[in-house]
Formats: sequence, C-alpha cells, structure tokens
Amino acid sequence: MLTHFIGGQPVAAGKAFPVHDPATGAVIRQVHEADPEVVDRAVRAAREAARDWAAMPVGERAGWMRRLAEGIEARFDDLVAAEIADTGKPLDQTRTLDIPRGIANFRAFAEIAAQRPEDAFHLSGILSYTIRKPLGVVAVVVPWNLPFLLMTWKLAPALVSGNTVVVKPSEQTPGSAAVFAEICQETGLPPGVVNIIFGYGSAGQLLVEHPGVDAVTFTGSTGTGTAIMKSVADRVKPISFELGGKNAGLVFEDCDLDKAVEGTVRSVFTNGGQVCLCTERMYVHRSIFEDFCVRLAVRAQEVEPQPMISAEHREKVLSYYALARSEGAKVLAGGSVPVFGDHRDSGYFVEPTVVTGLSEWSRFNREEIFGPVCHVAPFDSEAEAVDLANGSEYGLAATLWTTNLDRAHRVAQRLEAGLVWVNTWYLRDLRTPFGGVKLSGIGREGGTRSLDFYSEPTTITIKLEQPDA
Ligand code: 6OD
Repeated sequence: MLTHFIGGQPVAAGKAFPVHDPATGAVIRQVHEADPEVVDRAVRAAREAARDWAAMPVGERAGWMRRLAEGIEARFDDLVAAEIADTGKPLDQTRTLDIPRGIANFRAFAEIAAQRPEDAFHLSGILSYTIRKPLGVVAVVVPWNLPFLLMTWKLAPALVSGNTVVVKPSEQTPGSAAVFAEICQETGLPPGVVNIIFGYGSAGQLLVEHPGVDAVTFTGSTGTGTAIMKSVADRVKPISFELGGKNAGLVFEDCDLDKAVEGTVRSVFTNGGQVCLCTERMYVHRSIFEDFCVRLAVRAQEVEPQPMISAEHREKVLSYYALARSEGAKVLAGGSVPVFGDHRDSGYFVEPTVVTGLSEWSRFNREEIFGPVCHVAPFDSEAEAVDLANGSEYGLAATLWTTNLDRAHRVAQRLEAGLVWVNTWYLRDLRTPFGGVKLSGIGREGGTRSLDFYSEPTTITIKLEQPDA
C-alpha cells in the first residue's frame, strides 16, 4: 500500500483507493487517499522546514539537487518499472525520455540557479539592487501523462529557489512519486522539504486552497486550471499553469516529405497522443495533400497502439472517433479498438487514427481530444495556413515543416503559440521559456523563468550622499 510522505516519513493515513494498469485493466496497487487532516499535516511539515531551507545558500541547495539527480540514477530501474506499471508507456520511451528528464531537470536547475546573477541599477546618487526570496510553500499538482518528467520539472526549480513543496501526483500515477519519496529519504534531504500526498482531485483542491500554501504550479486540463485559479483568487496566490492544447502542424510544399511524415507520426502518436504538445490538427499544402495523407495513413497503421490512461479516458477518445464519423469525416486509418487476442484486450487501447474532411468549426477540430489522433486538411497559401493554425482557442505548440528558411521564420513568428518547432517536434533546451498562450496556460517555466516564478524580488534602494564640493 503506498503511503504519503510527510516530514521525511511515510504516513499511512486515509482510506485506500486502487490504481489500475492501463495495459491490462488489472488493479496493481492500493494507495492511501489524503483527507483534510493529511493535507494539513503535509502543509505544516512544509512550513516548518521552510525557514531553514530558505536560509541555506543557493549553492548548497544546488548541491542537494545534484544529490537528488544521483539518487534518481541509483533507482533508475525502479522508477522505470513504477512509471510503466501506472501508465503502460513503452519501455524505450520511459528509459530515454521520462526518467532521464528527471535527472536532467535537477542538474539543469542546479546550474542555472547557482550561476544566476542578481540585478543592480545605478543612477547618480541612487543605488538599487534586487534580492530574490522564495515564495514559501508551493503546491505542485502533477498530471498523469508524464508523471515523473513533469513532477521533477516543477520540483527542481521550486526547491533550488528555496521553497518547500507539497506534491499531489495524479491518482492514476502515484508510483514514481512514491519511489521519489524513498530517494529523498535515501539522500538525507532535510525532512519536510519535499512532502508527497496521494489522492483524487478533491485532495488537490484541499491542498491548493490551504492557507499555508503560498503558490500553485499545475500542468493539466484547462478545466482544472481555471477551477484552481478561481479557488485561489481570493488569496492572490501566484499560479503557473500549463494547460490544454489543440496543436497545429503545417506542412509546406517545399518540405522534406519523408521527414514531415515521420515527424508527424511522432507528434501525433507519441505517448498515445497523451502529451499536451501533441498535434491534433494537420494542415498540408494542397499540392502534396493526397500524398501526405496516404503516407501518414500507412505509417499510422504501423504504429504500436498504446493504452489510454484509464477506461474513462478511452471512452472519451472513442467518443471523438464516433463524433468524427457523425460529423462526416473520412477515416484514413484506425478509428476503433485494436484486438490483440491476449491480456491486452482488457486494457485501455485505442487505434492510432487519422481522419479528414471535417470543417474547422466541427467539435472534433476545436476540442482537445488527448489521444492518438489527428485531422488532416489542405491549404492553398501561406497566409491561409497561418490563419487555420491560429483559429483555435488554444495556443500551446505548433510545428512546421519547410526547407525555406525565410518562410520558417516568417510563419513561426506569426503563429499564436508559446512554442513553435521547425522541422522537429518536442526538442527541448531546458533554459528556454516553456508554456502556452490563450487557453493553453498562464506564465512560463523553464530556465530563469522558472526561478522568477518560484521567487519574488525585493528591491533595495540606497541614497548615496554626495560629498560637499
Ligand atoms: O518538457 C517539458 O518540460 C514539459 N513541460 C512538457 C509538458 C508536457 C505536457 O504534457
């Protein structure tokens, strides 16, 4: 039974809830669910640890981040196993992306924080400088799609900036966070600096609303994000949200078509389409539209299906497959549930799917699906392609495929998205600002932007007396 981790100790409190393996549907673990008392205990533990942690020189905190990275390396296989059990992810992805990014997150923010200069401003007779102070206790609310990657993406900058944290992983994916709690103990991290509580959205709600929590960072759906925003508005808590997307991919007639097709296979089907950065709307120049569709459909049928995170989420994705048909789409690949003839048939798989023929105003083309599926539509001009891509309430990521350098810059600069990838997808430099516009989020994390969010400046101004002439 997984227990909470509070004040450096496992805490077995609250009733049990089950976690299912999405690849088989079987119950794989029971987990304690945080009730109001557990949430309060975790926040108090974080508050008690906050003063000493904040007072520690940043170089020492950076040292702790490096030790946590080493701790992750030492427990690499356990983290891989926990993440796969909860999510049904492919082994290769988990070994090359999810867990290594945890290590990279701690190492990167250790370096960025330790080397960051502070600001000083000099006017005649006035010297001002700023110091940055941690916010206090940060609630870190983590989604189920990239549980370890996203937890550490938020933890590392929050901790190195001098905050203590209470983490609430998704109820569907608590496993890697539970291993991380053991890593915190094994490395001897001061008790209360990291606290982890398990439970459903109701536990997350209690956490973010707790008066002892000073700031909230969240990645997940726009619906949950706006609910959190409203519930913390009265206390004016700082928030940083990376929310939903309906990301566009643009394929120009001058692209390298092989690369564009393979890149689109990655951007649509990685993690079963369950990454906020995945592409759900493809726009292709009319002169190569038919060719692109045929190739993408062939490749989609070769992609190994991945399970959706839950039976409920599979129903949601399948309801969009049905919606596409009822809205008049032509299905080019997939569109239903794969049959394996083995234990996976009780898991939550759906087929990688490509459809075409829907209007821009169809619900299918407007709402985030979060599954392995895209719609493909033709365009005739660069201006039309940009308008189509921007015609969404969301604005997280966009991808464009062209060999024309001028066009690449011109189009990238006109796209309404926080992130634009050219001839690639989900290529990361952890120092860059990361986040979305419109309904896709508020604030940016990444590099010094993360350190800015997890701290607040105090400006100190001194009047310099001039000696009498
Ligand atoms: O790679 C990252 O740093 C990041 N924040 C990815 C977010 C993915 C959302 O599903």
